[in-house]
Amino acid sequence: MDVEITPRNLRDLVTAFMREYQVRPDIRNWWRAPLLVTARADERFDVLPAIAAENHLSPSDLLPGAETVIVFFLSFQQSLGRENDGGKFPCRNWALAYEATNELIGLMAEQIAAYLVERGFKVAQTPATHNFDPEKLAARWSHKHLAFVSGLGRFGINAQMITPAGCAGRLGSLVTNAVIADSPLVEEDELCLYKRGEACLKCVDRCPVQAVEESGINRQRCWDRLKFNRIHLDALAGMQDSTHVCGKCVVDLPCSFTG
Ligand code: B12
Ligand code: SF4
Ligand code: SF4
Repeated sequence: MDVEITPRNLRDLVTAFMREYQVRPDIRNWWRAPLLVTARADERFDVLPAIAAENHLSPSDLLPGAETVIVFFLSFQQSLGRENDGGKFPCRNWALAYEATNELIGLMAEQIAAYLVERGFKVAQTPATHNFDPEKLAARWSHKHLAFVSGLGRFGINAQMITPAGCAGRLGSLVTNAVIADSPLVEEDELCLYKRGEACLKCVDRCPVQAVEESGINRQRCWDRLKFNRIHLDALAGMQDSTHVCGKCVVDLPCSFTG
């Protein structure tokens, strides 16, 4: 295949797509500018079973002949974060933004896929969420671990991917057989203040059920809270059954919104 695709091509594509999407009259705009990285699907991804689920897929499991992993981050607007700051339960807009962002992640991935397929390449993708093992609470394709390996961000104590725009947002990823150069946005070892040796741990204080600990996340405790919220909160009435939200550990923090 002699068509050359550059990281810049894909960044321009998602930026233009987002700009048009944000001003659609039928859409509420929850987002800031998207971030995107590309990484050659090489031996760096062999680490995934060791750092995520032990049965995590490799890029070539998802797409035989995979050459490149593409990961993007849709960062929320700060006003949405402020709205979800208070109290122990999520606000309705946090839940609406969750649903809308999952849809947007699918649309953005389709847009990237269409661009590549039109140029003769193959693409594979997975959904934004709810593709996880309900016992282990881990997915076989974890966008945040792919984001880590690809240089889109680093893990915070809150177990979230902190990108150059912060951690309050959502991730999507794809695999293609197009050869696209590496384009990391983060080269530093850590972005989390505490992991860099500074005082912080604000995310630990924020979790209403003590699921965030200095030593790591208690996934089951968080999941129980998300399910409780979905069943019991009036603020989530009428929303999709899969709208499992809280997000107190990603707002009102020094790492929530940066860049
Ligand atoms: C399963 C899942 C959950 C589970 C488990 C949470 C978790 N921490 O993974 C539950 C249901 C509890 C959950 C809750 C939430 N989720 Co969730 N969830 C997922 C899902 C489907 C898979 C994640 C996964 O596989 N985790 C596996 C385990 C292993 O991850 P982990 O324990 O956090 O990983 C730790 C280890 O890897 C450890 N580690 C150990 N050794 C080593 C070595 C090295 C070198 C490294 C780097 C790390 C490492 O460090 C990591 C961080 O602590 C993804 C969607 C997807 N398919 O990717 C969304 C996803 C992770 N969730 C997301 C969000 C936003 C949430 C919530 C805020 C809910 C909400 N929207 O209100 C909360 C936040 C909870 C939290 N603080 O982590 C976002 C994260 C965005 C971001 N900035 O990172 C994702 C990516 C969805 C999306 N498409 O954007 N979620
Ligand atoms: S709140 Fe502080 S300790 Fe927690 S993830 Fe963010 S920077 Fe790290
Ligand atoms: S989403 Fe809520 S319950 Fe889960 S870890 Fe974050 S603050 Fe705690």
